[in-house]
Amino acid sequence: LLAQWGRWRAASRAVSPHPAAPALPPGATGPGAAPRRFWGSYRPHVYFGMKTRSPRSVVTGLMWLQQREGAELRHTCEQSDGLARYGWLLHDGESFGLQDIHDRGLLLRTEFVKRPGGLHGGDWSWRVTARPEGAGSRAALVSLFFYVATDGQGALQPHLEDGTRLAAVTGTSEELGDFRITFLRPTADSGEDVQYSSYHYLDAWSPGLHRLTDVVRSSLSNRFVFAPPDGPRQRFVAVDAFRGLPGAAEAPRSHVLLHQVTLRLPARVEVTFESGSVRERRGALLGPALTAELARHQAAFERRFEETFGLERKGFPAPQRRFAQAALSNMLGGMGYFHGRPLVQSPLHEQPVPYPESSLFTAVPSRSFFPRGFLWDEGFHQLLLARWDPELSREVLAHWLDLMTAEGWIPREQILGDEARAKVPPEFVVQHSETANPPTLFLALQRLLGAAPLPYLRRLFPRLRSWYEWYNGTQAGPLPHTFRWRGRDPDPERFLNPKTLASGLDDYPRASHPSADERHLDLRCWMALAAGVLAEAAERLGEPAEPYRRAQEALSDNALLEQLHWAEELSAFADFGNHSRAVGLRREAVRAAPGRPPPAPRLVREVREAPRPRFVDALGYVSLFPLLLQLLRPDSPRLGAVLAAMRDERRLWTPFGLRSLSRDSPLYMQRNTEHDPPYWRGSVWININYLALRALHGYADQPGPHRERAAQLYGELRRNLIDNLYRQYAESGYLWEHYSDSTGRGQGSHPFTGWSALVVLMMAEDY
Ligand code: 6A9
Repeated sequence: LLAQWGRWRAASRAVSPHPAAPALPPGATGPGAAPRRFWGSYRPHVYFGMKTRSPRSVVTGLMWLQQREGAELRHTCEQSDGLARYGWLLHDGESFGLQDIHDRGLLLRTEFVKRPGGLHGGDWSWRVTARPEGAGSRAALVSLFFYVATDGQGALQPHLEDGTRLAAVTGTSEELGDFRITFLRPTADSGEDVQYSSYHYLDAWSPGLHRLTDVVRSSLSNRFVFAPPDGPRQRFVAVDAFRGLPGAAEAPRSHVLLHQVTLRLPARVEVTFESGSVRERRGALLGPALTAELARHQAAFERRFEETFGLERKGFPAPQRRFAQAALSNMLGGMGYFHGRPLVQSPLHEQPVPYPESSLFTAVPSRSFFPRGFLWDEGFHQLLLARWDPELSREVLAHWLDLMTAEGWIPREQILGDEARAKVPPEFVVQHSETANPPTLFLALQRLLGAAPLPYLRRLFPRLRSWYEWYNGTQAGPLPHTFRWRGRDPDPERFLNPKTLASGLDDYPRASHPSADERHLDLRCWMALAAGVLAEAAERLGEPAEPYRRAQEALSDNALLEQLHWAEELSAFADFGNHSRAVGLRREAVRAAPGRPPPAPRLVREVREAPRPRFVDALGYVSLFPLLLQLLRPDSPRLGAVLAAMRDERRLWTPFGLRSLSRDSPLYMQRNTEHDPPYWRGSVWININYLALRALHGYADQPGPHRERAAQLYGELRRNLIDNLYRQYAESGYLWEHYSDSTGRGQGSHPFTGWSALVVLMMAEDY
């Protein structure tokens, strides 16, 4: 019975929240405590939209449709839309933003500005300017759709003019009280002259915010004719009566009111949100007043950007400074507020179990492909944001730590709410409670520690400690002071090298035969960092720091590090495990079912040399970790060899940054299965390159035999990274997930501002 009780208790700990008081006191993100951050562009997965930081926020958004053959309704950021470029050019993370969207002959500029006041986060205004561009023609017909939608609570009332023009929406909700949204009549792009336009509106119910595009798309009809008094007539598409979603059995949850305005380019539309709790208002925030506010915010942004990063002082020309501003702005404009229940699989449950409701305020790696929180990505994002707005960063960190379970675990990927869920294939939704991810929040905390208020640190501390203990307890390696990522792919036969998603370096080669005898070098180095930062936090708080200091010292002991991880035969630091150096993929015929043609052969793994316990021959990012996290002493006899491997073009050096896996490594650029191309097997990744620059800068700063070599590599690597990131952005319109080591071209998903935005810190030389 006792055993049963123990099991039940353990199982419930896997899916219950950590017992410590939350790092964020109740209400901390609400309109009372943080009014300036209540409303925001916190819907990074749509091209333009706003919501508040509350669980079931009323949302607003924009869709558009070019009225010509083959054009499609735009709403959520999709790579398949194939836009030439889009993203925030200016965004202060709080009260102002300016974005340009280039969509085949149409340039949309979306701007917002907030005005504080009242009890519910104040007012805001939008300006959307639509102009022809390139091959696009003046007088082309375009529809803009502005919507307001509830999410399970609140009420909206439409206010119509002439029976078709939705002039305003009034409403009330739990987070906003009373409010009024006004859709102004369109003007020319200069702001003068009311344009001839056609108006339609939609009043519909959706099963949830994740079906909004479907609701609008299914309501479109092409029976309308645009008939200006002095111009040609043209058939066009507009929202008609809503007849329900085909096949939708889900209960209605979201009331949607949508204003469609159809007009010829160029044109401008403004929208105002006014909070009922603002008592005195000095005029509406539109027209010339809005122009003035936007200009004032833009000037303030530019001043603050230069004060923070000093790129003009450093001599960067204007186009590169604008690029850096866009990188930061996209990171800030990519912040989201998510709410929902993660699905967790623990070894003690047969089925995935929903975790209690959680809220997360976080940046995201990619607005199109990964518009949700990722644990180790976030530590890197906050390195940048902590410089721009340390308070914002502290809040994000607290949000992440509040996701911690009673066991001390933080899930790696945060898929919270229906909209987030709709973007993820079902097999990726479940998070496994033994799977870690690098504790990079300690990197960000290291940066924030000095200036962080003590009461804040005190609230964080019990969670930081549990988190650290969770890694020590669950990811321990076979020997003292070694570590091992759990959750490697269990089925080695199917893969050239079974993946290690937990590490964040997914398919980076590890021991060919996963076993309990592995020692993973990167995790060991992360733990050294974690112990050090925890010790520092403890010291600031007057808590016992001794155990953390001791762990940090042991994990930084260079002799022990060499003993456990220096592979003499490779002249490099390495993982250790049950490993074969001769593994390949072989085509294997699959037997045909009776009476059917034989299916295509499939690739299976072939082990040509028996595995045995040894160091893993995969020179690359993992080998660099003792340098990356600056555990290697400047006078280490190994530093010379590590620097040589970095600078060698046949190994890690490229004109675009350091490649993830050495060109002479057996698995360099090898696919893992026929469906799984190489990922961390050669490409240049910016987060690790930032750590490399930071480390080289550190080694160049301390006396030692390799000081000058480090300074030289630092200068070259920095120039290569900045030049290539800028060139890719200028040529392709985007920052990317990773970059080709042979051409420098952006690869993978885009826009992927994520850790690519660290280029701003590289330019600023801020480490
Ligand atoms: C796939 C399918 C449309 C992979 O940037 C986020 C992570 C990194 O943390 C990790 O280091 N990316 C890197 O190796 C993207 C991971 C996406 C996994 C989910 C879902 C796409 O859905």
